Parts: sequence; structure tokens; C-alpha cells
Amino acid sequence: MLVPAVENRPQTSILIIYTGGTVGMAYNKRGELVPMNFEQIRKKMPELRQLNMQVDVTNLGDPIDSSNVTAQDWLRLAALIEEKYEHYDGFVVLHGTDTMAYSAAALSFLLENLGKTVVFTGAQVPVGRIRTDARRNLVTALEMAAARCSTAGTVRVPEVCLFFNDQLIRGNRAKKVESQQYNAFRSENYPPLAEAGIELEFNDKQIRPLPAAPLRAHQQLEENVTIVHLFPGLTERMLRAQLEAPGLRGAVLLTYGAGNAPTAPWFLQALREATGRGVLLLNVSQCEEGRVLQGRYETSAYLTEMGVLGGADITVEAAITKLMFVLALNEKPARTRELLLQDLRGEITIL
Ligand code: ASN
Repeated sequence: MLVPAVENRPQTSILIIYTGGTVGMAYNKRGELVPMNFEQIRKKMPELRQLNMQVDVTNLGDPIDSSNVTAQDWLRLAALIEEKYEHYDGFVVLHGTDTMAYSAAALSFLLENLGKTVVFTGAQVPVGRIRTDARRNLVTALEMAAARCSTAGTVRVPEVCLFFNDQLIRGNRAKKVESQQYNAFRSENYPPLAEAGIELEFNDKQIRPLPAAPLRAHQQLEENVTIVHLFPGLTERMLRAQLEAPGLRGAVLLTYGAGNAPTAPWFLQALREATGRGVLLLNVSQCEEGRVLQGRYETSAYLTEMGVLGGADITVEAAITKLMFVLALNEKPARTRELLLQDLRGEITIL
């Protein structure tokens, strides 16, 4: 059901899609935080009425803690944005912080040729608490979603992004780095798209251009994927348990440093067998800064030879969702590999 969140002067129209998260939570009898409906956000945020925009709200489903988000939720979110695309100037997705970076990255891939702003935001402290960050985050996220270029009047940030603690970050570059402080997110290997001080300052050169083609909301994600996190002490049996999972089509290989991995024969053999079965392996570094350079060290050169794809400076959140997205396109193997190496939505820096 779609209801106006506030009654005010329509000029720009923004749709809030409420999915849950701490922003709208309250304590239950056992003292645990549980998601509540949007009503309490509406009650606690009278300032929503002061914005010079029409703000409507809709729910994705029952509000959830974002630890429960699924790939199906991402598809429903993409379908909802597509359905409402012509009716609103921008979108704000209220979401829990725990998996917000994954959801924002997934949506960035699903929404091809996005010409409007989709901003994910939420809070570390519920809206009903005196020291909440919900107000700051939501009000400015709405302003970011409504932002236009002053001269041309066109959409300022035609991207899926994430606004938190005064920073607007590209969705597929975001990472949750903090669970106790207000600065929950960081932009990895890419500058923020905008900063909210007294004025909203946009980093226009870093923002993707408006697309020439109309929106295409994809409706498929491959779920037969996994993340193999390397650590010294990983055994062959444990590695094979992951790589030999029935139906596996792709895995993010979380490697060391600049994309390095062991050279032990059993390790090489397990990887070679996986790629031989057609499993796509995407090499992503455990380091938060820097990039994968396969071949810089001997301990990564063989990965290229066996067909492991270098993930450049991608985040693990963007890597796994990109894999899910690209594999679901069901292209020929060579094209799939090409797409994984390409910068599709600003998620990697090609040198
Ligand atoms: N557990 C919460 C969630 O992700 C955390 C938050 O929103 N701050 O839904």
C-alpha cells in the first residue's frame, strides 16, 4: 500500500522504500531491538513535513533486521523501483546497516542505465532515541535523492548510493566498518560522491554521467556462489568442501595482499579442478585498500594461468553481488569472464 508519508507541497517527489533496520526499531520485552513499522518514524520526524518535496512511503514487506536480507529481496526492490520509476524523481531505501553495502551493490548491478538517484540510508541508533542519527541521515538522504544540477536541472547523482554520517558513497564502493560509532560506512578505493556540511557539496567529477538508454531492471541473480576466505591453516578438506559444493558456479577468492595465495600443490590442484568444472573464481584482496595485481608475485602469477579473474580494487560486497548478477545473465563463458573484468557500474578502477 502506498500512502503519503507527509502532507506537503509537491515539487519534487521522492519515494521512501522502508525495509526495516535499526532506524525504525524499538526494544521488545527482552530488551532486544526489533523492527517496527514506518509509523513511528513518521511520528518521530515531524521535520519531514518541512521538506519542499512530496514524500511517499511504501514497504518492501514486513520490516526486517537487515541480517535477514536475501537475494529475493534485492530482486523485489529492483522490480519496485522499476514499477515506480516514472512516478518519482528519486528513491530513498531505508535499510539496516549490517548488510546495506551488499544491498546497495546488488541494486547498482540490477538497475542498468539508472537515470535517477537511489539512496540507501538507515541509522545506528533508533529514531525514538534521543541521540538518534536517523534524522540527520534520512533528511539529508532525501535531499540527496532530490538533488538537481543547478544549470541543466538534470539529476545530480544518477547512481545507487549510500548516505550515512554526512557522506554520500557510491553503493558498490561502500563497506560497513563500524558497529558502535555513527560513522558506520567507508568508501573503499573511491572518493565520496558528496559531503553534507552546511551546504551539500557534490564531487561532480566522480559521479557517473546520465545514461543514454532507458532503465533496465534485471530480474535474476545466481545464488550458486560462495566466498572462499583464505587463512594460513586452511586445509584441503575445508577448501574442497566449498569448491566442490554441488551446483557451484562461481566463488570470490578472498586472498592476501595484492591478490596472493598459497602455492602448495594441493591448493593449486583444488583450484584447477574447480576452474576445469567451469567454476568462475574472482580474486579479491582481504586488504581494504589497494588492488589485486595478479602476477606481481609468484604467489599470484599461477592464478592467471589457471583462469582466476583479478578483481582489481573491488569490495567483497560488490564482488559477490557482481558475480551473482553476471552469472545470472547466462552469457557464453568468454563473455561472462569479460563482463566480470569490466567496470560495469563504477565498482572497479581500471588502470
Ligand atoms: N542489525 C541492524 C540491521 O542491519 C543494524 C542497523 O541497522 N544499524 O538491520
